[in-house]
Amino acid sequence: MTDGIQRRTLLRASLIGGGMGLGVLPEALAGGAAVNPALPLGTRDEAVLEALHDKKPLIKLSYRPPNYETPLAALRGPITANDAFFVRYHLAGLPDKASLDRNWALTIDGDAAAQKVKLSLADLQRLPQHEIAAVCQCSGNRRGLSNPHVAGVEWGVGAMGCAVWRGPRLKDVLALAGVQQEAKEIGLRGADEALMDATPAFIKSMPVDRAFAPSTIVALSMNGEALPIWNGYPVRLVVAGWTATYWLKHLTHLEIRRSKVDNFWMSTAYRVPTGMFPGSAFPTQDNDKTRPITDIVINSLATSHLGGEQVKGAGFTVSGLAWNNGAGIARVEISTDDGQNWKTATLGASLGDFAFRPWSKSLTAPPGPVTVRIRATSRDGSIQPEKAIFNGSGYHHNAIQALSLTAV
Ligand SMILES: Nc1nc2c(c(=O)[nH]1)N[C@H]1C(S)=C(S)[C@@H](COP(=O)(O)O)O[C@H]1N2
Ligand SMILES: [Mo]
Repeated sequence: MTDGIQRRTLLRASLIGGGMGLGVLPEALAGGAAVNPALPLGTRDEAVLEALHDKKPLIKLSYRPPNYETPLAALRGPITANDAFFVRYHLAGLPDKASLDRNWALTIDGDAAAQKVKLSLADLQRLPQHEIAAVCQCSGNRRGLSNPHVAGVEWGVGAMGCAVWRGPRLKDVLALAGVQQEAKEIGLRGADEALMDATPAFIKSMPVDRAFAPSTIVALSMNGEALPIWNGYPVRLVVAGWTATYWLKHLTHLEIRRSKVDNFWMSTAYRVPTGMFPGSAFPTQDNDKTRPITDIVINSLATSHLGGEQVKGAGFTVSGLAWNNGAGIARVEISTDDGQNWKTATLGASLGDFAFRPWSKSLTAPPGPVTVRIRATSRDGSIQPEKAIFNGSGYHHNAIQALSLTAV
């Protein structure tokens, strides 16, 4: 996929050049304490809290490309703050803000486009704007908890966040070029680039029907502000309900295609065994053996406590979040007796079916260790499994959480 943009001019390799600047804060020294204790030892030892430019300290998993997860304390409400939102990149050549401000444009072309267009931010701002609260979750969130361990960024529980995204619908943006009947996929590309030629460009695609969904947005803002540079400034795709691999940041190119994108990121990576997980079809990419990961699976997380904390046995409240692919949360249940009995938690206000749903439960426990299990059920009936469903990429980890606390 090529486009009219001189990509090199957008790129400053700012992580090397220092354009985005890293400041290691004193918290780095205590970082280990905030890291999920269930992570493999090596990851725990290496992970530190570190602040990227314009970000609060996040849990650093790798620096180049930058992979930083959100600490639990920043996931206590249904909306994740922009400056605490996780950061995930595949490529180390990142665009800087000044060059994006000078050169950014969105090109739409392809063999099923009626015409080629090159759009400015103003063109996108003129279209009807829509707002959606939606969870952005990495396919590999919790990969570090996979048993046995698998290769990849060893994420804990914080490769996710929920924001209010605002911008035109992708459908309306594509209409500016004109989508021909033969269109099968929309190819997606952003302004970031590999620093080494051996790494394939991060080009993804999505099926035309999902591109036309009202919940698929070309986001120009996040929680009422411009997108942080780390989260896709000036424009990112929001495919509400699908895992974040489709949520292209620094979006520069949409290719309306009659044929599928066949590259490493579509044909090898980001695929799951066919039949293993529920999820929307991707007709041009699905086959008998494997298929692209699509829908977020039902999941929940206690955000009030880290494992190992002490609580007052006479009365304590565990609270957190539940989320899925937009089917909506039917209920969240809590067990303190190894899953024999489940009590219903109280759900908080809904910000929409694609958003984090808050829940809370008041509990008591006799002095000593207490394991609090949390399980969410979707309105479509799907429920979290006891054990994560093992797959070689460590995707879709949604096992029932067992939070170990000590009642005093
Ligand atoms: N341009 C670009 N967009 C991208 C990626 C990327 O590497 N480059 N990674 C995707 C993946 S796999 C994830 S999990 C999300 C992460 O979004 P965030 O960094 O805003 O949290 O961005 C998606 N969009
Ligand atoms: Mo991801």
